[in-house]
Amino acid sequence: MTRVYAVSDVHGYRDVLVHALATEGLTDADGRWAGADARLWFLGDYLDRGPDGVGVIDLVRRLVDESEGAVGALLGNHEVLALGMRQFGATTIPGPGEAGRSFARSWERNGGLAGDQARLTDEHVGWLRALPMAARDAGALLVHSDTLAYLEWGRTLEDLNATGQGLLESDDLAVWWETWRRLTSRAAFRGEGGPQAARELLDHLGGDRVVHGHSIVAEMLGRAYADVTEPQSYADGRALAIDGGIYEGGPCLVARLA
Ligand SMILES: [Mn+2]
Repeated sequence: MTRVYAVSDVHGYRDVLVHALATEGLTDADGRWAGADARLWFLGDYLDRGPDGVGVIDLVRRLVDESEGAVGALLGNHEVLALGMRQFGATTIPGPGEAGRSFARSWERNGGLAGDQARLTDEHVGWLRALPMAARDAGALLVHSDTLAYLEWGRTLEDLNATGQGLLESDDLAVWWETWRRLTSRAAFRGEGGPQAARELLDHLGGDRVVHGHSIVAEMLGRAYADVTEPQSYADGRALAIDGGIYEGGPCLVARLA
């Protein structure tokens, strides 16, 4: 049976990622793809917070190329934040209720790093802008965020990704800000209505369960970061949270989905 894995929210911790992938046999000691017929998905949030976000992006790009289609990568809210910072800086967001808000302010408050901004090339930007919002593999619906906001962009996986491609080609600050806002929302699959919400997303986009990053497992469980050793299945098994909270000292979870 083909092994399928997912990793999310690496947030600049390239060395932690390299070690985690090598431990699972997906890369060799030099960080080269060694996964044979396995598949691996990255669920976004490559940069900000940690020391080497652009190094993570370069590693993921190389693995996508080396694996010839066995490695895929999705867009996270921090990619929108970093690219929004690059494109719009401190320009204030138009509209009522947005007073004083800007990508620069949110970037500063959410772990943005000047070093990442300085090292991002036009080639990086082009690659990041083209990342899809969601994918399906091994019965999993793979997304970055635990939110139903994806359905506001498309009611099928194909429509969602088609809409997503256009968003970051826009010169419109309001479009970018709304993309950031939606992708930063969370916790849709928690609590009493969680299973129904997960089912709604799956009904439209396909798959048996939602696999997501973005919300840290330890914070969802009220446990210490270092005590988390595996992804969390919840919402009657309709959701799997895989963000181990690397930047808080938690593990880089390499979630095996099949
Ligand atoms: Mn996130």
